[in-house]
Parts: sequence; C-alpha cells; structure tokens
Amino acid sequence: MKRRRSRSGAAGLDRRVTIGSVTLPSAVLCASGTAGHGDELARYFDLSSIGAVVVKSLSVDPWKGNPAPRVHQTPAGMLNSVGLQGPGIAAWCEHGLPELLASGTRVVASIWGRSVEDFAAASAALANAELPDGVVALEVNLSCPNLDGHSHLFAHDPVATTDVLQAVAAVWERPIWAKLSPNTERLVEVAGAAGVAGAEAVTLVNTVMGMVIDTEDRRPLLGAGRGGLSGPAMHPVAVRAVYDCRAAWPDLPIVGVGGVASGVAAVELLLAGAQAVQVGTATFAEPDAAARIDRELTDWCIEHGVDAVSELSGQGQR
Ligand code: RRO
Repeated sequence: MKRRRSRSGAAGLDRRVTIGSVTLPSAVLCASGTAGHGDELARYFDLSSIGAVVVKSLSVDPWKGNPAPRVHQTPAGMLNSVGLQGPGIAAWCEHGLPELLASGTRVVASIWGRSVEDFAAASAALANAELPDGVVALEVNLSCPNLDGHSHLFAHDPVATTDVLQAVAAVWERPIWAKLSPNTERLVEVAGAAGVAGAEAVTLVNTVMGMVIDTEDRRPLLGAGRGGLSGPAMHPVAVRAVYDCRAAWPDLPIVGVGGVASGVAAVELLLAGAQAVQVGTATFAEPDAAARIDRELTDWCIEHGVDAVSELSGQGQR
C-alpha cells in the first residue's frame, strides 16, 4: 500500500491508459447512447480532455427507434427503451462525426444489427468510409436489450458472438471492442469467445433488463414495455462482471461501464480489472459528469500516491 501524498504530485501522474492497441490520454470515456452521435456535449466541457467519446450505436440505414415514453427515472436508476434510434452511417459520416472529430477528442464508433449480415454491412460501410485516424476503435453492440424480441441478444451466446465478430473483423481493420450483456450467466464464456473471435477488448456491461408498471393504467409504462436499467443499481453488477472476466481472461482488456458517477466508482472498476471506464447515465443529469469524474480520478490517484492510472487495473483482484 502506497502512502498518501499531497496534490503537488499532480504533474507527475501518468493518466494514459492502453486498451489493446489503443492508447488514450485518460481512462474516462463517454458511454455509447449517452453522448449522442455528435458533439452535443462539447458545449459543456472540452471533449478532448477525456479518453474518448463512444457514439450511440449505428446501423447502415436510419432507424426511428421505439415509441414514447422511452425513458423513465426509477429510485434505482434510469430505465430506457430508446430502441436504437439513429441517422444511419452515411448521414453520421457527414453530420455528427466531423463535428465530434473537430472537438479534438478520440471517437469510438458503435454498430448494432439484427443479424450477422447487418453487422457485416455496418462495419463494411464504416470501413469503406475511410474514416479519419481519430476514430480509434469500433464498439460492436451485441447486447442492446431493446431490439424487438429477445432472440437477437447475440451476447447471450458465444457462437452468435463469434459469428458477428468474425464478420466484422473480416472488413474492419481497426480495433474492435465487444459490448456485452449482464443479462446472461454465460458472460465470462461469451467474453472469452469475443477475445478469440477478434475483439481486442470487451466493454462490460450494457443495461440490465427491467420494466416499470404504471399502477394507474395497470400497463407497462415504457412505450416498448421492457427496457434497460442503468445508473446506480448497475454499478455493483458492472464491478462483478469486470472482476469475473478479468479473473478468467487476464490478458483480455476491459472497458468497464455501469453506474460510474464519481471518481471513486471509476477507481473501483479499474481495481476490479478494467483498463478504462465509461460514464453513461450520470451525463443526463450532469452533462459534464465525465470531466468531473476524470478530475476526481486524478485527485484520487494523487492522494493515494499512484504514479500511473494504468497501475490500478486489476489491483482489486484477490
Ligand atoms: O437504444 C437503446 O434502446 C439502447 C441500446 Br442501443 C443499448 O445498447 N442499451 C440500452 O440500454 N438501450
């Protein structure tokens, strides 16, 4: 255990982290779905100061998403069923991506699909767009709980996960991160399969499936019925997921996400085994939450005599 030291050590802290072949200037990223498709958050903080922005998942074609209401606040966190609304990849390459890259941040693109063919088409569209180097990785969303029906949760099955990632890797040459689901007891197995199939890292985890009933109407409250729970209740779920996958696959880089609302919560996910973390739901109430959490992470490291943020990864493993 290192001794605490004063804030005068700030300049000496190495904030960089490496996730597979991607090195980022900070361990704190904005999570997919909570930072829009473009530079919406740039008016609240300097997007280049954090590690990267992961954009909301895209498909080749525009998609209108699910009927309202799409979000609902519960005492445990937020329930959403946005339903993958997006402008389509070509439109995003023209409006959204250029503004985001102009902010100076690094961009992680994200794709979704209902079939292996959809994922292959989306990754081919991005590959053919010859994206600038600022797009550092592709997060493959295998775990959206709000696709119509539940048969499409690729991340619940190692074979389906493998099929998608192999199809993506056949056309997309930059790093691939696989975003996985907490809604399966096969998470660790699926993470291992993702690593073998070509993912350089896994993003752990997407939202937990939930539902709210409107007691006056006696009907599910969200337009789509079911939704995904995010926010405070997710944090221990994410910590457990990261811990288990790091223990099973120590060489597979992990990006932790789930209920990160403070620097200490970020530290917890790093200690569990993540190389970096994403901030999601906290952004809705506090658009510059990622910047604050990044500062708090820095302060925590300085106060605890940490020389490099990357040192923390996995230190909480027994
Ligand atoms: O758009 C959504 O409804 C959504 C997505 Br793509 C996801 O990955 N996770 C989530 O909770 N909602």
